[in-house]
Formats: sequence, structure tokens, C-alpha cells
Amino acid sequence: MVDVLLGLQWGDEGKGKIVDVLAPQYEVVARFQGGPNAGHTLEFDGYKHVLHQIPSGIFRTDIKNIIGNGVVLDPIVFRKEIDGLAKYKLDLTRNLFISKKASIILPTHRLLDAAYEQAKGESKIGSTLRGIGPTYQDKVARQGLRVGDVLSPNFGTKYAKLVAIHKTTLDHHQFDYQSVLPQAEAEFFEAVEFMKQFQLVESEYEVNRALNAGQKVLAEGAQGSLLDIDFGSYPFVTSSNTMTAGACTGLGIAPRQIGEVFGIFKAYCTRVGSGPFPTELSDETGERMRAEGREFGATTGRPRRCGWLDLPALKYAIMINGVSQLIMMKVDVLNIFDTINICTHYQLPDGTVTEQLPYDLCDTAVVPVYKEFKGWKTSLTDFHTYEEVPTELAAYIDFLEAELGLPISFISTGPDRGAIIHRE
Ligand code: 2SA
Ligand code: MG
Repeated sequence: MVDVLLGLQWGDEGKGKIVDVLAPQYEVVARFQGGPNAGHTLEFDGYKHVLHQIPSGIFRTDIKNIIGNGVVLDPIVFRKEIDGLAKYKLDLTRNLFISKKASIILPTHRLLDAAYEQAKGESKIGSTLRGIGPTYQDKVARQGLRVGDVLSPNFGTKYAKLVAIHKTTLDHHQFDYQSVLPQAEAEFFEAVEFMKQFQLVESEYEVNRALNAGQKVLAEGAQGSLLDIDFGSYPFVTSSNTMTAGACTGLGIAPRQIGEVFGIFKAYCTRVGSGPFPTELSDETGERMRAEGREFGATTGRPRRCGWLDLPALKYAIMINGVSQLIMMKVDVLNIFDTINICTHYQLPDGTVTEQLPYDLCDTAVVPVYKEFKGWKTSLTDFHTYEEVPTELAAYIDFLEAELGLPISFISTGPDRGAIIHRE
């Protein structure tokens, strides 16, 4: 079976840590969407390492790591990531596989990302400027380059053809590329050569062969469900399907192969970039949350917007993903608060109270309806079982499980590998 692990909010739920905890149970860990916009932070043995495109199983040498066809891969970032892993002495040419069908991010895709954002002005998406949107655009327009193309003698020609199209658009936006492109292109072609030493494969065969041999596969999501291209707060979304269904198309597996769906959420909410965020706290409480939770982007270093847990949004994410087990992260960040809020409903401008996400969330000022909980006001580092946790925290967890109709299997109480309560 393929188990899927994904974020139920706007990303940064702590997927990196959980993949690392779960990884030993799997023979294969695969990324199925997104690209260098992701930042999965792993902390272990005093190291802190951020992965962007490489699957989080990479530190376990007996696991096969796959970058699937649904991913958009930047060869320059890839090379830097591999160089950054050198100190761990892993043999990456052996256990890292890249789908030939994955899309390639060109230097001009990054420039287009910046040009489009600049043109949007006030209404910009707040993209990570990694070229994600323009690369998926070319994929859907059937003119993109794929990893397998680098092996073709025509790669240079294909590249030049696409870049010519990009330059027309950049010219239209009066966006300067002359000063940066030659340098970036030289780096790009070197990185493409570098990439060829890895196993470029038809990864759908790798994954399905593993499944037929009875091996367990973990599909590792990036970003979060509320950034999904179809179901997120469009247009303030990323350009891929971040939901469970994306694992099928992004790896080439049948829906009936999906086993457990692990849904990760933080005990509060954060969002980077623009777009609606009903429970956002633009006050001192929000600032304390950001400081306590060290809420700054792992890829861009941007401060994250912070707010209380949003149940209507969480229930929506659980619904579209078919979540079977919940994992709650960073509950220790709430240690400092006297009272803790959970948004149970939204009040719409006409006074209606609803649990449903409005279609026009981007244009509707919804007012969150909160239920207040007493804080536990104590460090959680010494608690390793649910039975031991403070009664206030137990009440908080019980309420969530009852509301969400699912068990919370793991509760993370700190950044380290060991700071986790596992409920059998
Ligand atoms: P893009 O670059 O086209 O995917 O941006 C579109 C929107 O998606 C958001 N987005 C993210 N939100 C949270 N975390 C992400 N990854 C990095 C991380 C973020 C960082 O894991 O820390 O370091 O800033 C991520 N990637 C994309 C983005 O903010 C836009 O709202
Ligand atoms: Mg992240």
C-alpha cells in the first residue's frame, strides 16, 4: 500500500519531522508534487537540515527515495541540496531516483515568476519566487521540458525554443533578464550535467514494482491542502494538487493502492504569502505565537502570519483528503497562553453561522466564532504518554477528536525526533 502524509493547513505543519519519524516503516519515500518552494525541516542528533526537493527519507540509507513525475525540479537548487548533504556521507547515487517525467524549472521560469508577481502589484500571490507557477504553466501548455529530455541530443534546441517564448513574455513585462540570465544559464547547464549521475527513471515502474513486491511506500506531500490548486483559496494557492489525489497522478499509482492518509496540522495556524486567513491574529498574541513557534519560512525566511486553529478549514481538508489518522504538531507553542481559542464556525456578513468554507472566501470578511479553552501553562517535555498530559491539554485533544471524528495518533511536543507522544 501507499500511505500518504500531507499538510492540512497552509504548509509548514511539520511534515519533515513526521516523515522522518515514520520513514523506518517504509521501503520507499516519494515526493509527488511541488518543488523547491517546499522546505522540510529535519532535526536530529544536534543537526538541523532543511530539504527542498529531495524526499525526507534520504537520511535513512536503506530507503529508496523518489522524486516523482508530479514534481517540478530545479537542477540548480538540486545540485546545491546534494552538495549540502555531502557532510552526512550518504551514497545518493544509489538510493535517490528521479522521474524522467518530472518537469524542469529553467532560470527563465524564476524570472517569469518575479515578473508576474511584480505585474500583480497589490494583489500578488506572495509566491516563493522559485518559478513554480510558470513551470506548471508550461507543463499544462504542453511545451515544458522534462528531466528525461536532458538525455536527448536535442536538449539544447528544446531549451532554446522555450526560452525564446519566455523572453517575449519578459519583454512584454519590461522585465530585465539580460543582466542575470547568462550567468544563470551557465549554472543551469552545469547543474543539468551534474544531475545525469543520478538514476533518471520511469518512477511509476519503480513505485509499482515496489508495491507488487509487498513493499511499503510513503508519499510525502509538500505545502498544504489549503494551497491546493483546485480546493485552496484560489488564486492564493500553489500550482499543484497538494491533496491525496495528487499522490496518484504525481507518482502513477492507482487510487485503490492508497492505504493510510496521515493528515498533519499544527495546534494553531500559520500562512506565508497573501490570501484569506480567517483566524489571523494581527496583534500581540499573534506576535507571541510567531516568536514562540519560530514561525519563519524555511525556504525564504519570511515571517509567517499566525492565528488560532480553524476547524471549518481543518474539516474541509480532512474531507477532501480522506484522512484516516491525525497528527498534531507544535502543541508546546501554546504552553505560554492563559487561554486558547479554537474557531468552530464562521459568521458570514449576513449573520449566518456556518461550518462551510464560503466559495468567495477571498472577498468575504468572515468572523470566526471561537470556543475558549483554559491553557495548561506548563512545559510538555517530560510527558511521553497521553495518560500523563495536563488535564487542560487532554480536554483540548478530546474536543478535537470528537469534532473531527478521527484519532490523533501523534502529538508533537517539541522539534526533536524524540519529542512526540504516540497513541497506540
Ligand atoms: P508558489 O511559490 O507559487 O508555490 O507560491 C504560491 C503560494 O503557496 C505558498 N507556499 C508555501 N506556503 C508555506 N510553506 C511553503 N514552503 C516554504 C516552507 C515557504 C518559505 O516550507 O517554509 O520558506 O517561505 C510554501 N511554498 C509555497 C506561497 O507562500 C504562496 O502563498
Ligand atoms: Mg515548510
